[in-house]
Amino acid sequence: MNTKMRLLAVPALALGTLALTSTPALAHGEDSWSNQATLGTMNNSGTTGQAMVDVHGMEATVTLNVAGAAETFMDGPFPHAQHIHIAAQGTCPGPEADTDGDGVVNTTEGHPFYGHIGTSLTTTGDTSADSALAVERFPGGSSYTYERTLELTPETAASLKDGSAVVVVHGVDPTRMPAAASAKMSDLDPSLPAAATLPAACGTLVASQMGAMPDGAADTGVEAATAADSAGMTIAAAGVGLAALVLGGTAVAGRRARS
Ligand SMILES: [Cu+2]
Repeated sequence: MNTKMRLLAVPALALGTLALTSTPALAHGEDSWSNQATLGTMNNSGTTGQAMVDVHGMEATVTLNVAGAAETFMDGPFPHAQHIHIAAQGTCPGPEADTDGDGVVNTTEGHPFYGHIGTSLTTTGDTSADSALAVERFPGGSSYTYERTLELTPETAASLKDGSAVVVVHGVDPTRMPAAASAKMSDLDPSLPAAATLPAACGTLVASQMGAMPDGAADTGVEAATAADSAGMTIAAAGVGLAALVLGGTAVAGRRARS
């Protein structure tokens, strides 16, 4: 009974894997890869986070989890401008980047490290640098999850691939800033307070080994794709890996995944 049910389940599961895998893999042999970043606090903001970017050709699904961010701004949720910065050193600046000595590293002072905006991580509409400070189209509040599938520019795709893309989340509670710095206007937009655009968290998007597939099947699929560079091989390997998991139990599947 139990065995029969397992056997019956195999074709359906294998088909499911095939369908899931084939969407990106069959898209004209496009490049697919993933980047991940751990976002570290900048400017004493207390803000941290995680970012994941799954790239399929010129399309990317961006996921961000942010915590410890500034909560309110003029009685509403504090808007957090967030971008993928590109084409510089691919690093996050330390306190020594504060060239004007006001006790904070503003966005402009960080440009030599993380570069200029390649993609604005807005919630709707345009994602170009034109939307850098479209505050009504960014997430807000002290913690949030962001997910959006968007079109990459060739420049952003290139930086993601070579490891020089950096996620920067902006907007710091002014009470956490030195008084003189919090009294300034933004270096990016003189109509906004400095706190609204000050970098709060930053992380370099490094290549991820995980890919989009879950658990044991991921290693097999990713390695097959790299070695064979063939969509068919990837699908076959993922299907076999999952069948082995169902039929043979975790010992067989584990060996397969590591081989
Ligand atoms: Cu930015």
